[in-house]
Parts: sequence; structure tokens; C-alpha cells
Amino acid sequence: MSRHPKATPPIHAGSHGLRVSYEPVSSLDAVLGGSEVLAAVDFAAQTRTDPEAPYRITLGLPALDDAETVEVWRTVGPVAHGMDGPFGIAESSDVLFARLVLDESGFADLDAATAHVYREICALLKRRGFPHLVRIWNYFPQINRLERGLERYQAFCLGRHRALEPTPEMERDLPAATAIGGRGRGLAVYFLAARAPGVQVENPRQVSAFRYPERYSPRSPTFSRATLKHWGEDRHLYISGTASIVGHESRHLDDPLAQLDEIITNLQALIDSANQVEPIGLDGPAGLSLVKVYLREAELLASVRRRLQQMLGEGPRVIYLLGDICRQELSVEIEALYATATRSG
Ligand code: 3EB
Repeated sequence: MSRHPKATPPIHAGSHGLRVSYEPVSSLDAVLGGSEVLAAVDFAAQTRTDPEAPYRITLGLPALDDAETVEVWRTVGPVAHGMDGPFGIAESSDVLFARLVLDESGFADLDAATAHVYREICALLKRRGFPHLVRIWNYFPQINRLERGLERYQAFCLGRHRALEPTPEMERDLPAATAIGGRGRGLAVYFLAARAPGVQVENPRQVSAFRYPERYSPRSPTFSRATLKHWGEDRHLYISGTASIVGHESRHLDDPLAQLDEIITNLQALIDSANQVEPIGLDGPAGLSLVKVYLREAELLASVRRRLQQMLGEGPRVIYLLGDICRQELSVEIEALYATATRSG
């Protein structure tokens, strides 16, 4: 059965330094021909990578709304594509994008697999001269399942923490992150790294994840709530997966729409914190460029979409994906990107 994506023009965020757009999946062949492409991410029932297209990753995270989209990251100037160890990479003068999908079966558990992946990431960043992780996405199946007495999300946090712990000043240069349970096989990770650090932004309404009490996981989740990064004249704000959490506690357990309201309040608080670092020309969630909504159940789509449209209006491009939130009791999580569209001259 063929699908007919809407013939709307691609939506761009960012101008010259680094651009992100959502384009119809039907334009993928044209995308793949573009030498300035850093990454092409799409969403399907199964996770896939192709060694011939090292900048491509298909996540096992089905899109819930009708438009099949590919998320395309581009820069200006030449990009080198290739494989580096287990990673498919794309590298320009100031950005490194990389992806990998790890088969967990060669490891004792997800803790060991994750520690391996994050050690490989640290080695890659060092080897290629992009020491600062800016934004990272993590997807793996059965995120809430108990394995050897530990929930898989907690095992993931443990492995990630063990790998990052030796990094000096680790808690000051943490990337914005997403960790979601997908439907595909394997641990799928893709990320954006830079030669110069971004600024870590935390949310005053929430305890920083790296300071969560131990009951959430034996080692704390190592990510920032957001990262503010300059790319040439552009500024990007990468907002991590944001859930209905206040302090460190989950709120509105049986009410996905109330969770949504709490998330919007959290996004507003984060945007306010980012503006204290530096005025970025973003007043609130309605000014965001790209928004990704993860829903635990497809049945939530209609009500969540209606409510979110009321709150965000027509400004942000929003996509809805089926994915499991790392806290079993929560149904919705939202990540976002804001890019200034400054023009020089
Ligand atoms: C939270 O705030 C919700 O472990 O990398 C969101 C984004 C969450 C990233 C991660 C976890 C992560 O704790 C969960």
C-alpha cells in the first residue's frame, strides 16, 4: 500500500551553520544524494542501518501521525561520510554526527552493552577531535522490563554512568538526551558532537537527573535537561526528553493530558533558564522549531494532539512516535529543538 505524504514544503530549523528539517520519506533518495547531509533519521517498525549510507538510521519507533517523515540534518560545506569502527559517521569542519546499533546478545546484560557503547563513543570523540557530546538519542526495546532484578532503563543508566564517570568535569558538560523504549532490536544510539562545548541548561522545577536519588537507578542518569549551542551565527537549544516530573517525582500518573500540561510547564521553565544564559529569542513552547512527542499507547494520539495544538499553535513542527517512557508510570514525553533563523548581513 503506498502512502501519499502531504505536499507541504520541508520545514527548516536553523540557517547556515546546521539545519534540521522534516521531509517526506518519499524524498529520501534525493536526500541521500546530498553531500551536505549529516544525518537522515526515519521511523519504522524495525531498527535498520545500512553500511552504504553511514549517516542513515531507521529507528524502530513507529510514527503515529499520517505523514511519514525523515529527519534530515544538513550543514554548509563538505561532509565526509564513512564508517569508523562500529559507527556510521558524517563529519564536517565543526560537527560530528554518528550512529550505531548494537546487538545486545554478545553482552552479559544491558548494563555491559551500554557501558561498551559509551566507552566506544568516548573513544570516537577523542579520536576524531570532537570532544563535546551535545545531543544524544538512545533507543532500546523493553525499557521497563526487569532483567536480573534491575529494570532495563536502570541497567542502561548504570552502564552509561560507568562509562562516563572517568570524564573530568563530567557533570558540567553533559549532553541533552533522550532514552526511550522502542520496538526495534538492539541498542540504537545516534548523537551530535562538537569541537567546542555547548552550555548545559537545567530546569529549576526539576532535580537535575544526575542528582536523582538512588531509588530511580543505582547510578544516576547522566544527561542535561537542555544544551544551548552556537553553530556559527545560529543558536540551537536542544531540549532533552521531558516528562511529567516535578522535583524528582512523577506527577499525574493516571492522567496523560495532565502529564502533558506539566510537561509544557517544564518546557517553559527550561526556556526561561536558557534565556538567563543568553537571550535566544524564544519566549515559550509555541516558539519551538521541532517537537517530538513519544506516546506509550497509540490510542493517546488524538487527545494529546488536540491538546498540544491548542497549546502550541501552528508554529512548531510536531511529530508523534510510539515509544515507551523510561518511567513505567508515565505515558508521554516530549523533546524539542529550537533554532534561531538569524541571517547575516
Ligand atoms: C526524566 O526526566 C525522564 O536517561 O537519557 C528523559 C530524557 C529521561 C533522557 C535519559 C531520561 C533520559 O528523568 C526520563
